[in-house]
Amino acid sequence: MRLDLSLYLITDRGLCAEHGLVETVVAAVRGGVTLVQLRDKHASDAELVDQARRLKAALTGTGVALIINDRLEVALAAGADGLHIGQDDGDVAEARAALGPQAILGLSVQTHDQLACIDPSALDYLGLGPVFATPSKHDHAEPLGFEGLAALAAASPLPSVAIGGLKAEHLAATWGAGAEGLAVISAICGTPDPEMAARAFARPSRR
Ligand code: TZP
Ligand code: MG
Repeated sequence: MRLDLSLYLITDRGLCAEHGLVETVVAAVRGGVTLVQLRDKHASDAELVDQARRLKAALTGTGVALIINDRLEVALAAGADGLHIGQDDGDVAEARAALGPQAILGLSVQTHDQLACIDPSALDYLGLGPVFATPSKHDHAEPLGFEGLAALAAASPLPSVAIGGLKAEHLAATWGAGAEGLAVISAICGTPDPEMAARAFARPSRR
């Protein structure tokens, strides 16, 4: 499955509730989202597998990959296209071994020390952030700003996607910092019209 980090939608159970999870994602993909991550810290594995299967079915034919946050077993059971893990979410090598070589595997990185410890051969991309403080993640690390993002992106041996408080108005600064794309929750999920919200991120010269 194609890895296109341009506009990476991460779901939030509460924020997607207004339109429904699948409806929100489908609308956002119509609007230009290029990659989707199912993220829910509270759902049971069984609930998440069910949601992932429904999302996967809804994404069929779009070319947009479905990534699962944190839970390797869910990614495997649901036949998702990949997994995204944080620094404390388990071992990258183990995840790669379990997922196989074709799956997409991403890792969150907040610091240069963390970057120095990664094995790029086991990973496909890095999530760099948070760029800004955000209420969407309670325990987030110190915000990087665009300067910090640029420094990390420049040092990254892998394609990177920026995350944390990003809105459509930050598109140019994010590309300018060297990230391949923007990962967002609230800029799309928490809006009355997720399709229009995704369209606001379109940059014709890059699509
Ligand atoms: N990791 C770092 S910041 C963040 C995650 C999952 C939340 C991003 O959400 P938002 O609403 O786009 O700021
Ligand atoms: Mg995590």
